[in-house]
Amino acid sequence: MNAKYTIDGFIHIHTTGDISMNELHDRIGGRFMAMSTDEIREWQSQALARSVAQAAKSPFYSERFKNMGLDPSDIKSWEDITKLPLTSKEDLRLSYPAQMLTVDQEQVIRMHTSSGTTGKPTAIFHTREDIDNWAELMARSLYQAGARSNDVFQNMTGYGMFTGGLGLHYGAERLGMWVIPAGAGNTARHIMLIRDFHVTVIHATPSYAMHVAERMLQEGDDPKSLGIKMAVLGAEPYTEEMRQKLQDIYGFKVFNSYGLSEMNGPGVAFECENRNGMHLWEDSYLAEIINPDTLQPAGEGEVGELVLTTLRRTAMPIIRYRTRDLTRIIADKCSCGCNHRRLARMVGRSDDMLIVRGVNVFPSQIEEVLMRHKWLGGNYLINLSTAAALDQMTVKVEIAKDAFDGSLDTLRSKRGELQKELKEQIGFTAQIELVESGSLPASEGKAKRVIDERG
Ligand code: DLL
Repeated sequence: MNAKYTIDGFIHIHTTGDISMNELHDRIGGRFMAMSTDEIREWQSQALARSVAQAAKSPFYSERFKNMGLDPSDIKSWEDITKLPLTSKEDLRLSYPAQMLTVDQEQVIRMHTSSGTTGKPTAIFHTREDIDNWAELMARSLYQAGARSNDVFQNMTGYGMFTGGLGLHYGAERLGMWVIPAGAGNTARHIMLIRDFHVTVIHATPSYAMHVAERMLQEGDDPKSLGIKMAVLGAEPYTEEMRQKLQDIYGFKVFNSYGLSEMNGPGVAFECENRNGMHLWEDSYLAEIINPDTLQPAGEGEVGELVLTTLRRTAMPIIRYRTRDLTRIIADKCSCGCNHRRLARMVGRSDDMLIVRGVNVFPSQIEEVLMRHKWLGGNYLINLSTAAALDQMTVKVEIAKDAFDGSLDTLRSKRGELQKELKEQIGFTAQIELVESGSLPASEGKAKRVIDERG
């Protein structure tokens, strides 16, 4: 053990070096990380059979399987996946509170609910082994991205029902990092803690990381001076351009992290050091990409809806869950050596697609254009309304701090250029409203980017 930091007389004894390589290997599920493609498929076949047999113990799936005449013992290989029924968000709602639970109540040690704010949430249950497996997935994700036990980790997302809190927390502790469970909000305290405790890794939503940076810039402070090495950002869609902007402002490396409450939460897919797609942990999740209209498998490498089946969850296995997230599978070998295939950055959710004057637009297409410009800040809002029976889109975007040189003419001309560029991207003209830095609503968690006021 070595004393690492002395802060106001408080000595933190850090345990770097205490963990043997073997122990680390176990903690992060090294045997799964190192699987070859054949081993992954072999494991998936066995794990799928186990998952389906386990699911059949729940009132929900036993009835569903019975209705379709499916005998769980018919599922012998991962290729049998298409014989199984899809599960929708609505199914989860109907099974509320516990129709998908497969174990006795005394075996459950935790539940989380999804982040929906209206109506009944969807509840997800975990046994001790489930929580352990999830922590392992998170620990290996962080390890693979380059985090180590001598890093100081600040978790800047909400705790409680939201899985980004406890999910990352357990994983970071399991890896042996020094964890600061700072939680959401209270930006000034976040900045103070990062500085005082020499935080090297942060976890936040991209919109909150941007908010913290802009708040510092407004106060004449430099986010680079925080010395953060890496940021794990996820829980909401963001573009490559947003990643770049954040990296430029902070001087850290951003790693994309994907997950959803129904599949535990974070730890489903995570970027490695190459940061070119997120390795999906295929020992724990069986992934399919389907065409959301026909529900048939999408062509190889094609964008479609991600459908996931849990392979290592006992309390509540979920079979073929329709995530609504649009992405594609990158099957090429990654030079990091990990054989778990990658998911490309999410395009958006099928239910987030906007139809404006008959044209399909994803908010991410608009973000892509906005984030290319250094003179614009990182916060924006898309407003949809109706005028003279026609859809109108107004994009409100903050100007970067100090980017306004006092000339309104220059600003007007920049706005005109931006409008043109946006039209090229989305195919119609949107109004652009430039607003002062810090004036749009800031998010502490998932940003709300669209306000649709059309009838
Ligand atoms: O957001 C779990 C999570 C926490 C993931 C922290 C990553 C980090 P939910 O609240 O259930 O769970 O929301 C899940 O958020 O279906 C996606 O639409 C979206 N999402 C999550 N991560 C990403 C990402 C957590 N990296 C929903 N890129 C998912 C794009 C994401 N969208």
